[in-house]
Amino acid sequence: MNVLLLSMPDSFEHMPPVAIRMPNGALTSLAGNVDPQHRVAVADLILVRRQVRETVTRLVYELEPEVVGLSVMTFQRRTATRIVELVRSLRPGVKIVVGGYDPSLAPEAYEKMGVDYLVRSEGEVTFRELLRAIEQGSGADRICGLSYRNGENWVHNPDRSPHRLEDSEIRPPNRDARVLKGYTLLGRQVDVIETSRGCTYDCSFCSIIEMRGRNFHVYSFDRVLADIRDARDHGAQTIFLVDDNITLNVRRFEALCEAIIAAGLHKLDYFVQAMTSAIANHGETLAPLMRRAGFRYVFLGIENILEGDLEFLRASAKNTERTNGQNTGNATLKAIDYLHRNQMYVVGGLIVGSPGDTRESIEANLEFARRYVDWPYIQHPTPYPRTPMTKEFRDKGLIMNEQLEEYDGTTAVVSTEHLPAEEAEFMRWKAERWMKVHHIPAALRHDPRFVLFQGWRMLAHTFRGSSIRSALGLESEKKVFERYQAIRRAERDYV
Ligand code: B12
Ligand code: SF4
Repeated sequence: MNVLLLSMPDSFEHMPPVAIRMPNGALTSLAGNVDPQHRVAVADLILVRRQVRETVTRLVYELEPEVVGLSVMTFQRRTATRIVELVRSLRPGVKIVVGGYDPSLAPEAYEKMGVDYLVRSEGEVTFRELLRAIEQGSGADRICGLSYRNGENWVHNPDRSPHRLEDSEIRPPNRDARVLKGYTLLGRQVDVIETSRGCTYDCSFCSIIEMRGRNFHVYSFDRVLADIRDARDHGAQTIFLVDDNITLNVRRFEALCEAIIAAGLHKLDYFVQAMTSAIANHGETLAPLMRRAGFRYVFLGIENILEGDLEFLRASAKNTERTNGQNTGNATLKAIDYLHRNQMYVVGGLIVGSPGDTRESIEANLEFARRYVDWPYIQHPTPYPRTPMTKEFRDKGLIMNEQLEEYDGTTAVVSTEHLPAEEAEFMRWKAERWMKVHHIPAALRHDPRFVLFQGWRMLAHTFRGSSIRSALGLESEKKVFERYQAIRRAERDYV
């Protein structure tokens, strides 16, 4: 059968498509795990976000798919709805399947859309079995992890347990299935790699625990190294390790760095997400190894520098430093110090706008980011489906915006008990633009061609809404912010 897999074009403030266009790892993994007789095409619509309708139409006519699959995050739900309608109008008999975080955590929302199947949580084996059932015309009632339309009703089969990645049931991704080009991270071709799945923490804002429970499974190093080589052979110069929490097992992470070096794959640039506690408590050995293995940017889940906020976010444990077995406070500064001493850059993941936040507590976090992080990745708490935090915000009546397409992390959709949502967003937006400018010299040193030719476009993106009048101080920052918000609202109409 012909299968077309699509990821959504929606991007958000910290991922300006001029500089960052990342592949969706789920789709190539699905493509690598179907039976060999199927012809699968993967299209990441972020690569064509200004020609979504034309591209989907062209692909549907050219590939004549029997099955179309969509990977959807919550803030992309409206776009997904429109793409489902478009595909249905072009090819009425096609089977449409949705998967990813939003369909898994809010399946009821998809029952009203024109989709036929919904894959909950991990998809490789469920999707493989679904294609077999469609091809053979057999029933779908025995496929775990699948929901499907049966006349007017929806049937939800039992859950599928998380895959043990150790047993090779999940085959490597198929990057040859990609039919669009143009992936980039600051001018270098980027690809994504998984070395593990899952996490055993339970931060209240994170979707991962509802998605798959608290567990941790790992791929063998042989498989990981082969995957990195495959990404490199497909042109990647930068690799993003998308593991939910690779630093859960520090010894394994250190061994992985050693394996990357021994395999001669350390000339690539690596980007990874990490817990502050892991880096602070093991930085003496871990950080130099990471550097030697080619790690350049580390996204640190700092979340917040104030203990009260960390408690609300249930993120105290992963931000705690330990000395001789004793808790000795927040691990953030020590983690940042280890990374900086080893010439790595810190992408500072902070969350501002929790219920107890005041103007002062938000400002304290922004000031921290100004002083210590190299690239800010500051977000507002966002009530994604079924996270514990969502319930708390709802119970407190602090959710101010139910328009899911604005749930992109940098639009404040919740108020604090002391500050309106809009005010928290304004503070963050105003501060962050200038923090990003400070990283330009470092980016210039590493990627001079990209910065010289595209730097102005990045600046224009960062300062969207500004005008000559505002630069001369003749217009207030609030006015610029309003224009920025209007630009954001307009660009969300992808289809
Ligand atoms: C890597 C990653 C990114 C990367 C790359 C995204 C990309 N292009 O794929 C970057 C850094 C760009 C990113 C950004 C964002 N991300 Co992100 N990201 C992740 C992360 C860490 C891993 C996702 C991944 O690749 N996993 C590996 C693949 C193989 O697994 P998977 O995606 O789950 O796919 C499996 C199943 O879901 C299913 N499946 C998925 N799609 C489909 C489709 C079909 C048809 C089928 C059958 C099955 C299926 O099968 C797959 C294989 O088993 C997750 C999880 C986490 N711990 O934080 C968050 C996560 C997905 N991100 C999230 C969010 C909110 C965002 C942002 C909006 C803001 C932010 N927090 O940074 C931005 C917006 C991105 C944009 N488009 O502009 C949320 C989503 C929440 C939600 N309910 O929607 C998550 C869950 C994190 C969280 N806070 O909880 N992200
Ligand atoms: S440590 Fe990271 S992956 Fe784990 S629950 Fe917290 S935010 Fe999610």
